Amino acid sequence: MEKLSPLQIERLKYQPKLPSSLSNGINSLEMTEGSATQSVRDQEQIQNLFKNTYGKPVVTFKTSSAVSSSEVRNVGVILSGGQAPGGHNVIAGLYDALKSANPANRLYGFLGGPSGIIDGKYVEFDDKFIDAYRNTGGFDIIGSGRTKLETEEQFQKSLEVCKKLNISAVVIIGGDDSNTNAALLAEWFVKNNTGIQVIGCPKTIDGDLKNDRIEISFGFDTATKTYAELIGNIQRDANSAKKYWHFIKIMGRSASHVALEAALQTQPNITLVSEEVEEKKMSLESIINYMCDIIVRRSNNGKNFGIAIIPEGLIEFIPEMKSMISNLNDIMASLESDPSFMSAPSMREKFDVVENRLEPSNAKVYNSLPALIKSQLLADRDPHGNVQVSKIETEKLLIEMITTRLNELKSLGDYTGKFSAQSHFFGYEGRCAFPSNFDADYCYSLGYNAFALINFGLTGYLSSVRNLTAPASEWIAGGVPLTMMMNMEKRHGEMKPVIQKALVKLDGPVFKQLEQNREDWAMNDRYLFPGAIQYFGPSSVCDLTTVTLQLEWSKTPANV
Ligand code: FBP
Repeated sequence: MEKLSPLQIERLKYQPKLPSSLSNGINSLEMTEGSATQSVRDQEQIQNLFKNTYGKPVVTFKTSSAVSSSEVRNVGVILSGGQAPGGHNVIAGLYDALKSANPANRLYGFLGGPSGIIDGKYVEFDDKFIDAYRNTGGFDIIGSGRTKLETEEQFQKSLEVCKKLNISAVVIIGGDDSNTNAALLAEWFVKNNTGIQVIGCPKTIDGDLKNDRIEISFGFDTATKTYAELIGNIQRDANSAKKYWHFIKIMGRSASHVALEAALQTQPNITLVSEEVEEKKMSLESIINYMCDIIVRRSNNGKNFGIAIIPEGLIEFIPEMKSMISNLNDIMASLESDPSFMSAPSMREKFDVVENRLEPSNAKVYNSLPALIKSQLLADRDPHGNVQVSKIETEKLLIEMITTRLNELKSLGDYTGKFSAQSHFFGYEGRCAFPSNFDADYCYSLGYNAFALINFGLTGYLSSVRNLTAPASEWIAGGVPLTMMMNMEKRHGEMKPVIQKALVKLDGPVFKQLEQNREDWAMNDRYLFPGAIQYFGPSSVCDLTTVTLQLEWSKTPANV
């Protein structure tokens, strides 16, 4: 028998909480429909592209005294995109709901992400299989992948596989790009009268799949708590040794929600927020000056140490970089299929090709970067056309530029301190942690609720569980049409319908909390030490949600 750690053994026994509306079971539910919806932007284009699934109402579930029976259904589930803590519980919740509705129902898991449904690679779940993964982190139950589902051929193949397994609904657990896949597949299945439904579940540690109907994506809670633990530990080390500046890049591809949340939990000396950099049109030079100012002032107070938090996506928000990267993305869309470029013998030659093709102002910016960053910017785009920012070492770029600037200040007699920096990148450390109690409960509820949406015959919906700052019993279960969250954006050089990413709002309470405190945190060490996630013990520690959720939602649960 496989050996398990003591925590593994105890976590397998944890019974996730459900909203009370779902706790009487799938066959005792009533659905309420809101009014027709619209996409967030580009309504005409989105409606045109989603003729069959556009404009559906938001729905909410409540318990019903009438008990209905449910027809036999086979469902397929896909884990898509980056790992996020709690994915296994979404599948467990879906499985339990499906079996409680009718024990003859079957759940299939497609292997390795969306490619599993195209290639017909799958497993069938049973109790023993599911029980081994309850409340565990990771996506290893069936694996994940980033294949973009968008071509007629892929849809046809998915249909054949679903027909073979008699699958009448597919659940896609993913972020904004993966749920865009879900919306496209849902529309295609309806257009072609297949009778197959598609439901999405909001996953991503990045926390950027949210809106006024989706309070947070799952995984954000556990990942930010994991990073906050690590930052707290480093703060203790910095405060003990008093000799290093720690530059910590925090994962979160585009939006800065993860970095901001981790900062609010730990109160470091510097926190950069990409959205602010963009809004204030801060150049790379002005960011360096801002950071150097704090480093010099702390040094004048005898503190040659500190903590700086850098969001992973920063580079794409610095105006001159944004323009250069967008130009570069268009160029790379053609160069990635150019064998002479791909097999160029040296990076130097690749740099030359790229510099010649970039517009002159962008070429100048590209050329000003260290070779390491230049080559990292040429790394493969992901299947959705995004630069893989996790591979760009922004923290090292900043350290290099700050060192140069501090040396200049030294030569002018404006700085007498010592600057010694350590770089860190916290990303993969947090994506597969054991889900916190919040994520374990939230994910289980999302999966359970996904089957309720299926049972009511809906398609093109995202599973939604709201009122999350209240106890789980008071959470509100329902569904939001995927098209409601969509707009048109440029991908791989072409305009495409995509789910809009939620960025940090500079006039929102979360950023304001940082803004009001950052000068104090910069100079006076107000470090907080959150410690490791607690799974057992007082509810004040174990069931704590994030600062973001508290500030954004504690007084205003989403309206139905
Ligand atoms: P999702 O949007 O798919 O959830 O992925 C998020 C993420 O963890 C980002 O924070 C990060 O930039 C990226 O995935 C890393 O991707 P990969 O796992 O392919 O290295």
